[in-house]
Amino acid sequence: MITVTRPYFPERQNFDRYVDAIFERRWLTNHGPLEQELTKRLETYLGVKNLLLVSNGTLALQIAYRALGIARMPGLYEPAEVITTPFTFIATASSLKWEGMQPVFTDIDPATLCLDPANIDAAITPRTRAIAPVHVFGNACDVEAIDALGEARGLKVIYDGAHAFGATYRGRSLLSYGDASTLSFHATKLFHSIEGGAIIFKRKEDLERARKMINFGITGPECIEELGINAKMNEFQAAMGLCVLDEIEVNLESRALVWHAYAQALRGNVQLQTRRIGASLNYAYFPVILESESVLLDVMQRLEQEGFMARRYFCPSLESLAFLGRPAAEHQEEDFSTPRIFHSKDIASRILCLPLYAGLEVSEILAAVRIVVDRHVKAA
Ligand code: T4K
Repeated sequence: MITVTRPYFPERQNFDRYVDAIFERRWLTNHGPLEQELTKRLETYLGVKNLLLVSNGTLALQIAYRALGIARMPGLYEPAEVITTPFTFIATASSLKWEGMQPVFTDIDPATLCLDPANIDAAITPRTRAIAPVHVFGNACDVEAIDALGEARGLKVIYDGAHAFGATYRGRSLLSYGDASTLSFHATKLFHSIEGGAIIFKRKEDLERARKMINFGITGPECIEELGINAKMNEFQAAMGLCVLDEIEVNLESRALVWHAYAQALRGNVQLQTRRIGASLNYAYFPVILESESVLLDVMQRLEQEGFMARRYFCPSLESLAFLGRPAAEHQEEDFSTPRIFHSKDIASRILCLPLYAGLEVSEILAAVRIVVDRHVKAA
């Protein structure tokens, strides 16, 4: 079966060398030398400052929200609200809810699939503390408009950049926008450390606060300065990250071949995500938007018969999940978030991510391309 993705496995000997060094040093976690080396190398590779490694991309979001102080609502009983996109992986919104905040969903741009800044202003209330957009499938959000809005309305901006490893916008790292950006280094991502993640802060003081938070708030042998949690990256994760980073160009080249083969064969035949002008390609995903959900189900079934496991990233549209909903008392009021979601619901019902990973051969995806094109021709 050709699955939607497959983790990148680096040269075994390289990994073994890092593991041997871990055994010699007998240092496994808690800000070890490999974690420090990976931090420096990622800052250089990504062209960013103030990068903090953490144990996964979900904790990266939680720590970023905490370090920026958006969960605290002094003097107010109701939870802080954060405006976010319903078209994303569950972790973007569940991490807000988990931290006691209320995600408020506003609709996406149906072409770029990212949060549409035109919808944000109307959703701002006295309880709104932040905006949490997602660079979905590695495409750049309208960072200029969103950052300007955040500044004008006194809101923090945290970009979920889980898919945006290495992405740039107008020649600058996409991860350098906002008050913070987060990354996921899960095994299924183009860059991974088995599990892992990172936060890139705009300000050094936020990085320092977060650094304490990920180690229980401990700052010395007998000093616990503030409330914290355990979100540290361990040495085995860092070792995998270093090895995957050593081979990142090979990985990207291989993905690029498949990505461009899909694009060439499918452009004009099926709707594709519109990349924002000025945004680089990082070959993280290859989504196709089909005519309807019934066409999608048919395509998925035929793909499966031919040995392809495509995935419905991201379905369902998150505003439909009751457990993410507004507090009960507020349901009595006019619900001003749900009815506004149209594009996310529509796109979520008919978008499919095709298999894409390093090592997949262009010849292997031809049958998948044929199925998608064939179904399109029939529908036309
Ligand atoms: N924000 C956004 C926007 C995200 O997309 C994510 C994660 C996060 C935040 C949170 O970051 P983390 O806390 O996860 O670091 C996967 C990933 O688990 C998840 O990291 C990712 N987004 C999401 C989009 O996809 P699933 O449920 O699709 O994973 P799974 O296990 O079905 O794997 C997909 C395919 O990969 C399988 O069909 C087979 C292949 N696979 C997978 C694994 C784990 C392998 O061949 N080997 C493996 O070891 O969620």
